[in-house]
Amino acid sequence: MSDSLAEYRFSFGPWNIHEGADPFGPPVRASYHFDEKVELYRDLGFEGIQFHDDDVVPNIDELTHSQIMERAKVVKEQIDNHGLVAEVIAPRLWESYQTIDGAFTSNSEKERQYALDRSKRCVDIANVIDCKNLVLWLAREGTYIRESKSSSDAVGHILDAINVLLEHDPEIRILIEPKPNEPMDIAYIPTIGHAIGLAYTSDDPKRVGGLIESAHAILAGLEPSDEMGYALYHKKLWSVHLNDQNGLKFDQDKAFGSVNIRRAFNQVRVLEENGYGMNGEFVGLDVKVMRTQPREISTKHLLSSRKTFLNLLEKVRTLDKKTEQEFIEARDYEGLDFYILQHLIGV
Ligand code: XLS
Ligand code: MG
Repeated sequence: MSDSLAEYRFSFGPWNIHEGADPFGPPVRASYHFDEKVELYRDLGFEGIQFHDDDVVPNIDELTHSQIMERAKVVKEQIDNHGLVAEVIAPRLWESYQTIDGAFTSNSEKERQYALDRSKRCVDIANVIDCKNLVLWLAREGTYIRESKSSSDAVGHILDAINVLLEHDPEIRILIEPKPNEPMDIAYIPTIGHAIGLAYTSDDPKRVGGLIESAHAILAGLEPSDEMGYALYHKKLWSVHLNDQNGLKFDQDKAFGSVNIRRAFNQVRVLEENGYGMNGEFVGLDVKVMRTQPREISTKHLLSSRKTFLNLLEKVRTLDKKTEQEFIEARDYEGLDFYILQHLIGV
């Protein structure tokens, strides 16, 4: 338990402000241009911005390396002017035709090379925008049928990619963001346990850690706060995507706490009690606003998620630790359960 209190900083990616399209319907709101989104961050209470490579450099695959670097410099100046810090950047390895069979685990050597080259360019962009955290959400590393790939060779390909990136830049840190499915029916590296196992086998384990998303842990049938506790023990929880998820279905990216406030409370508690944020870590969100939300108020999910975190932080910090300890020593977990519930609903 850390004895000093963290001052939390918050971040989100520009894709969290969106037009409301879903797999069954077209956009319902006019877009906000990136330049407009950047204007919103500080007023919403956020100072960290999460990026994909092509959020910084649109149409990245069509540009030369020097054009990519030039565009990255423009964005770096833009975020500096708005008092924003680039928290993380992720190569978007799931939309290109060259990653339809996976990126690092594609059965095609040429496509694996594309994924490596794009990821290295992403590291170069990271350097320009002064970001040391490369997120790998291994979206398409998986199969539609088990027999189309070797699940053991796939681990080797992913590890090779991590080592290539560690070699490409001596300071970059790699944050693996595990997810058990979607878009693949079953994905490789589905949990933080798998990710940390990879970290220890990499060429530089101290530079490989994880980002945990609430919904991804839930989709794996796991408890987000316990997953965070596991990573915190290993000192490898370097970012989070807080949100919520209502059952085992598509990744909903619901506002933090909007389904299960007790589960959200325990995520805040485990972060607070383990000093998360004391080494510059951001409280990251990955949330989608409801399709029904009017454009002019289509950032409320960001405001509510951040405020819910702070409300629950107050609940964590005002929990009577002596009372909690008395219930634990008496092994009266029913009493403790009710005490927590009372505390959360404020009676
Ligand atoms: C999936 C990922 C994705 C980000 C990072 O949840 O977090 O939303 O784009 O690659
Ligand atoms: Mg995410």
